[in-house]
Amino acid sequence: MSTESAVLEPAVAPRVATDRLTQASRLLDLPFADLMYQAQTVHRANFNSHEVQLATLLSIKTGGCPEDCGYCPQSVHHETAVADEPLMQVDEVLAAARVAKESGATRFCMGAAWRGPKHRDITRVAELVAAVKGLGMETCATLGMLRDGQAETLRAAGLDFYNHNLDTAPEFYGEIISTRTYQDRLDTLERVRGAGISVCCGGIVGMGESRRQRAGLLAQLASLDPQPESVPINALVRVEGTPLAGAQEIDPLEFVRTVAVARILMPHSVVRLSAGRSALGEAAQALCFLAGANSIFYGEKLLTTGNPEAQADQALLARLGMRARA
Ligand code: SAM
Ligand code: DTB
Ligand code: SF4
Repeated sequence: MSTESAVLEPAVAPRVATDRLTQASRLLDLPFADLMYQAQTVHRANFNSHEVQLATLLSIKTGGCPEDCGYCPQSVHHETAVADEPLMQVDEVLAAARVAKESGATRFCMGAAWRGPKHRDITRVAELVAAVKGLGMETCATLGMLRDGQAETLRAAGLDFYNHNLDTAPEFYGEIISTRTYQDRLDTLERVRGAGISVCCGGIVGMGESRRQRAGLLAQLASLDPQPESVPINALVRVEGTPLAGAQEIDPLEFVRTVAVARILMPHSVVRLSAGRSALGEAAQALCFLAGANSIFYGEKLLTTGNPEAQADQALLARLGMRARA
């Protein structure tokens, strides 16, 4: 979070077409009912509005990350309760994936607290991917920045999706992270695409950004070409010891608006209602589904923080007359 990066970032930040940004901004500013109506219309034209995809997360390598992301409990720059642990073994990961599959998840996403994987890490993660793929689940990994050839190795092992978020608008990015640039992220996304892996790319809201900056994030995501297959929209989980622990909680209706605009701007993408569901409450989550969210992280843990119990989610979906996508 150096001031140098905060000053440099806007100058090097990629520009999206002004009309995209204007469109995102105007949508976010609509009267709530008009925005929801548009989002529902787009959603129903492209998806079965009763179905939700369930993806389970596992932190395969927790803590000790050299990056300084201001929101993250796994950074060595912040004093949090998260300890540095080694990469998990294949049998442990397989056991967790089996439980996720039995509970109804169709995608298993493995996260590692790395700046990026080293050569030997990729070899080991490739084994994990192949093992999970062998269970018949969709595989996803989020391992940080990738270098030449690494995405190809993961693809060959059976990786279906790679999650790498833009996190926020280019104009706000320097306030949150100094150890990697926006362009670094776009470069990794290019490598993922180039290897034939589907892209999972979204961001976090509730970090103190303005509505205009939320529009900036959405415009960047929608400008990726092709658009990401999955778009996780996270509400900041405020973790003690991180610089953003004291951030003001986002207005739940503003979060719903963000989801709705993601749905409208990326009509064919699966929009995931991601971190922050526990704090959001069930009524706001129901509005997010109305706004076009059609995926959730499922299981009582995200990476290091809590998530609603699987049974509570099943009950919520039943109350809403929705069902898990097979
Ligand atoms: N280390 C890798 C990286 O950052 O690319 C992969 C794991 S990282 C934890 C994956 C994503 O989780 C981040 O890009 C961020 O969007 C999200 N995330 C991390 N901490 C969060 C928090 N406290 N609240 C909401 N989202 C968070
Ligand atoms: C994403 O966009 N959100 C997930 C997943 N991709 C890897 C991570 C959320 C992490 C929340 C904080 C934690 O549990 O450590
Ligand atoms: Fe490291 Fe990822 Fe956390 Fe940033 S978000 S500190 S890169 S684990």
